[in-house]
Amino acid sequence: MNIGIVCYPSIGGSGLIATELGVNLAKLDHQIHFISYSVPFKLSVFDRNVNFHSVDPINYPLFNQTLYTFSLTAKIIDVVREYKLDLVHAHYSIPHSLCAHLAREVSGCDFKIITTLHGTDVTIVGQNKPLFSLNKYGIEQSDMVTTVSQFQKEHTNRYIGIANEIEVIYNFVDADIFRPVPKGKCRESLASPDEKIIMHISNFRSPKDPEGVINIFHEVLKKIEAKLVLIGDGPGIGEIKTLCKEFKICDNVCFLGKIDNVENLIPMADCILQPSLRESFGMGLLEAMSCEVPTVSSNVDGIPEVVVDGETGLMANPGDYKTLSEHVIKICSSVDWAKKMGKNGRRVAIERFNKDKIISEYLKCYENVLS
Ligand code: GMT
Repeated sequence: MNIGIVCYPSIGGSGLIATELGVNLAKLDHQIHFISYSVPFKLSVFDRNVNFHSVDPINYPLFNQTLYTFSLTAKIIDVVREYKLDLVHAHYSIPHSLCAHLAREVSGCDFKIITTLHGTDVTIVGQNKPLFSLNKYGIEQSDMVTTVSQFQKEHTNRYIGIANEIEVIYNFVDADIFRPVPKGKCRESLASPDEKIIMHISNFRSPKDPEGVINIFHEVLKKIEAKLVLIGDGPGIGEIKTLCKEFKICDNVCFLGKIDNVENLIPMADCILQPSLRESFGMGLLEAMSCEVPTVSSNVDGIPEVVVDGETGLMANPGDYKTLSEHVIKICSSVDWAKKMGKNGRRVAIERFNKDKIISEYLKCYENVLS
């Protein structure tokens, strides 16, 4: 198949899944065309079936914005015409699926459109009144719609009320890359041997509850010695720094910024903390499970489909900082139990979310749509 993949290139679960999917389909001898405004952060291998097409910004003084969506649409038109794509897989309904629809209309080419809903395109952006009808159109006009959790499917049906069937295809993890490794020098550089490492990975936007992370850690520090390792960057970092000063815990918090290869750091953690207020799936939790690291998270949206409460991690209601901090303390104070949870996590990750199983589900979808 000749497959176009439209995704955000920046660090994040949707870009990661889109890239891994494309790279693995290329290994199965499909021609893959990534269309994005820069090389996706996880796209390091350009084998003979992997192509990248850059979306060039349209800058003209009259336009006070860069017109990303039109640049993307124009690029999709070029690529479908030149490479005779069979299908375009858009990761996110708004704006990527809509651009694919416009490209199909304008190009007159007969390619299929698969849209994967990753979360905020429905839960946040798509609820925005002026965008609602556009979002609904993008989803309903797709030849196939997939989403990453049962929660997300039900939420889309309930709040967008779409006519077509949505297929749930869970996100996946490469268990050879996300694996437990001995905690050596890398751990020593993050914390002293008597300190536990609590890790949080996110884009520090409000759905991740960055303030919650610090509030929870502040409570944890009252009971155990620990370091909070923060990976990623985003708008909430400023507020976190302010809170760290207020709580006088700056020395216990490490800001590592954006890191591409988190698989080297996750295994150093004693616990991954994810108190999200919204989370269609929670890739960071799955990656932690695959590395045998127990998780403490909220039980919001799609998270309970990934984490098995009491078996691979502990959950509490979003915003319940007291219970979430007690969970962290419990995991950090019971080494054997935490180890068992970690092992359970890897087993679940491999059984339910393994790369080959999920990629073959996508492949089946593509074949159905084309047949
Ligand atoms: O969480 C974000 O803000 C980033 C976003 C993304 O583009 O990666 O994450 C969404 O898609 C991921 C991959 O499917 C999911 O694992 C995240 O749960 C989802 N985020 C939200 O629903 C808030």
